[in-house]
Parts: sequence; C-alpha cells; structure tokens
Amino acid sequence: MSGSQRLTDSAAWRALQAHYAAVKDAHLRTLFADDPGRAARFTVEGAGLTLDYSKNRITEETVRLLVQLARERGVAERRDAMFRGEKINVTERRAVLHVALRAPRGERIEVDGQDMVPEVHAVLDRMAAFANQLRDGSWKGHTGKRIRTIINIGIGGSYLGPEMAYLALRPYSDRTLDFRFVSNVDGANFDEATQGLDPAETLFVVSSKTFTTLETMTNAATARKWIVSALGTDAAVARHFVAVSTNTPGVQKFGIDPANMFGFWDWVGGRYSMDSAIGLSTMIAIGPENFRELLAGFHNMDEHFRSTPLERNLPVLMGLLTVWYNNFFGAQTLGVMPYSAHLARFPAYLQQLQMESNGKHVDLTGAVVDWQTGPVIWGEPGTDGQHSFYQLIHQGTKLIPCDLIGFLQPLSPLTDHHDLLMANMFAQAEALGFGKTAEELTAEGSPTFQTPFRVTEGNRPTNAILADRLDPRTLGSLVALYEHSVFTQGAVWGIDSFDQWGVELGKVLANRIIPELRDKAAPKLTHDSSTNALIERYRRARNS
Ligand code: G6Q
Repeated sequence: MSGSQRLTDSAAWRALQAHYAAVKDAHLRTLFADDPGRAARFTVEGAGLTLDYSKNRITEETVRLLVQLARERGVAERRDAMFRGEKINVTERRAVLHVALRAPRGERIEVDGQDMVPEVHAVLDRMAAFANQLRDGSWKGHTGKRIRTIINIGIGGSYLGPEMAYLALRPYSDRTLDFRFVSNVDGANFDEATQGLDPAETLFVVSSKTFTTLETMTNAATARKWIVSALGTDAAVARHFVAVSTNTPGVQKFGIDPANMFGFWDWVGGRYSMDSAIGLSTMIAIGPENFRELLAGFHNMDEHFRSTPLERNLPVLMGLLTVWYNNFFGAQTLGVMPYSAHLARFPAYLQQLQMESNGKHVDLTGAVVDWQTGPVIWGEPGTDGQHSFYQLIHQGTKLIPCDLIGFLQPLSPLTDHHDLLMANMFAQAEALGFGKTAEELTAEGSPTFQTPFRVTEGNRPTNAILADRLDPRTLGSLVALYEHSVFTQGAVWGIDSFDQWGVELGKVLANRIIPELRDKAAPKLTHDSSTNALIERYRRARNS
C-alpha cells in the first residue's frame, strides 16, 4: 500500500526497471509491424470516450507490470476510500468528494455520517432557478434593465474551470448574454473586462471558496465601486452581485445578501470545483439542462473509474502511462493538444489540475521522495501548435509524450474544415510515432545533403482521445478522465494530491511586501539584497 512502503522498494517497481531496460529502445515501427492487432489491443472505451494508447512505447508486459504497480500501491483501495468520503487529503484532514457533486439524486455519499447528495442537489436547484431568471430576463438590474453581461471574478480553481467550460461550450450558450472573466490583480484585467459595458446591465459573480483571496477580494471591491459610483447607491449591490463561496460571514461582510449566495463544501478542492456552484457562470451560459448533462458526463466517468477493471480503466491507464514516461523514461513534460478551437483553455485548466495536485516533494508520511512526481503540463490547440512548437517534439532531443484530443463530429457548419482538422490530428500521431528514415527519404528523392536534417526518428508516444462531439456530457467525461488520471498518478507516487502548501509561501511574502511598497515611511528593508534592490527601484519609480 502507498504510504507504508517506499515506491522504489515495491516489487512491481523493480520489475518495471528491469523491463524498461529491455524495451526502452523498441521502436513503434517494429512493435506495430510485429503485431497487426496492436491498435485494437491497446484501445479502450468508457463514458463516451475512446482512448487509443497503442502508439505508446509499451508492450503487453508493460501494461501488466504497470497495473501490478497500481495494485501494489493501492490505487483501487485509495479510490474506494475517496468515494466513501474518507479524509484522504491527510495534510488538511479533509474528505475529497468532488464525485459527490455529480452524483445523481437518490445516490448516497457520506461525509462524517451525513449524506451530502441532497445538499448538492438543493444548491443545484437554487442555481438553476437563478440561472433561468437571468436567461429569461426576469432578473433585473437596479435600474430595471435586463442583465446582458456576467463577469466571473475569481482566480485559480475559481476561474480556470468556468472560463475553460464557457469557451468549450459556447455553441450551447445563450448568445444574447456576454461572459467575461476577471482573475488577475493587475488592474488591466478589470479595465479590459469592463470596457464598453453598461454597469446597469452587468452582474458580477464573485467566486471564492474562502472569500479572502487577495486578488479576488481586490477585484470584487473595485467592481463594487464601479457599480455603486455608476448607479449612485449601495442598494445596487443586491441586484448586481452574487457570491459563490463556503464563507457566509465573509460574503455578508462584503454586502452580498446570503440569499444571493451559492454554497459549497470544504471537501471540494478549488481545482476540482468547476462542477460545484463555482460553475454558476457556466450554468447561466449553457442553461440548467446542459449543466446537468455536463454533470452526467462527469458521473459516467466516475462510474467507469470506480467499476472498470484496472486493465481497461481509461484514467488508470492514462495515469500509469504518465508514470511510465515520467519515472522510467525521465520525461519532464506532458503535452496536451486538443484538436478543437473550443478547447483553447483546456491545457491551462489541466495545468492547474495536474501541477497543483501532483507537484509534491514528500510522500503521505512526510518523507522526502526519491522518485519524480508530477510532470510539467502544457499545450495548445492543434493545428496551431503544429506551426510553432511541434518541431521540437518531432526532431528535438527531448521526449515529450502527448495527448491528442479530437472529435468525430464538427460543431461548426463548416464541415469541410473538420476533415482537414482531424486529418492533421491523425497525421501528427502517425508522424510522431513512425517518423521517416534516411532510406525512405532517399527513395523519395531527397537530396543527399538534406537527408540527415529531414530524418524524423519517430518513436514519439501519443495517446489519441476521441469522442463523438464536444458537448456538455463529453466535456464532463473528459475533465473527469484527467481528474482520475491525476488521482492514479498521485496514488502511485504516494503523495497528497489534494493540498497545495507550496502556494502559501508566496502569498505570505507578498503580504509582507505590500506595505513596503505603499508606506513611504516603511522601516528599513530586511530582505536579501536582490529583493531589497527591486523594491527600492520600484519605490523610486513610483515616488518620482
Ligand atoms: C485550487 C487552489 C487555488 C484556489 C484559488 C482561489 O485548488 O486552492 O487555485 O482555487 O487560490 O481560492 P478561493 O476560491 O478561496 O478564492
């Protein structure tokens, strides 16, 4: 079990090390040539998604040993403990129950003996009533005008999901409403988001689990001034602000009526919260029905994760493949390339999900790990990426496994574009996997002097993830796929994927520096010489 035994001491780990030495040079060209059934053998389906992982540097033995590793590390037991509401976030002594956010009515998921599902649905019902009022125009601003723009103020987990989902599901959204997002404390973010808007037609959704986050509270205070100065009275706040939070006193203190607050629970981590009330702006955009479809997609993948044997379990396999490249091949990063313009912010969303969850240096016992944990996650939509950084993936010296995500049906009526888009996705996976040899180039008439430069080695691993179309249900499945892949990785590495202590230090130090920038009579600076000099340079520039 993870936690009780060091990862590198486990039998499966040792077996994988020996196996790695034997297969590390095997080329995908040979693996495919030797096994005509390879694609079928390494393709799995679940919750409306297909994962073709055949273009990975693996054999059946690799999968057997990786699954064995998952068993030895107690992935299934830990997963079941999560679903039972046990406090698997050990450093914060909290349950981890985002799966309860999408449990259907009537299912039971308990925290400390209390069934949470009825509360979840009570909040969803209130959100739906509010979303409908905005969508049908019955919710009016202070002056009686209809709300036209909704601005989500929030950061990190209270921003990335809502923005990603809004962009992903725009074709399902009410186009008469405009949605904007303010996250950064840089005043430019607020300025740009409110450009050209009529305050009388603008609603702010202040999304903050804690309702104490510096950036969000600063932006919310600015928004409050913007509304009150334009509409002439504090009374306007009631019609132009709603809050999503777990902190009722904080919300009241800000001046928002708790009747206009939508709650959630401490067992929902920020980066796992887009399907909680944090998704209020998403629900307003796509409507309650579509939001429930989104939740159904999440739930389908939860069920797949919970009940499918590890060998055919999509998130388990994806998580184990990440471990394979991260810990055995020494890959530092993982690329995620959606072949969908609507998924433009999906890589950024996954960046937080994966890097905040698995960027850890100690195991569950607090001992420093002597194995690699979470990789760097990055990506851009294909085909744009192909015309910029794919060169390095094809011919550079680093191994970068990539997930390529595509959809069989287009959302755009420009269907001929879709064939071109998907041809590119399939072609990239083919080129990355099989490359082009010097012999092939010569046979094609490549000038001899150019041949070495044109050789593409291939053997670059990819996962192909396909779904029928990008709709709310599919998006839910896709996000849950990555959530549970992250879970699997964290369980293998024996770390707490649900805390984020590393984020704290910077926050504390910023709070110390703020008065040093503002207070002209601030005491002598006592940082290191570089920080002192940077602060002094800033003060001189601002005070001159
Ligand atoms: C997510 C993190 C972090 C958090 C933000 C916003 O898992 O904890 O990104 O979501 O710091 O926090 P609040 O919602 O409390 O403002």
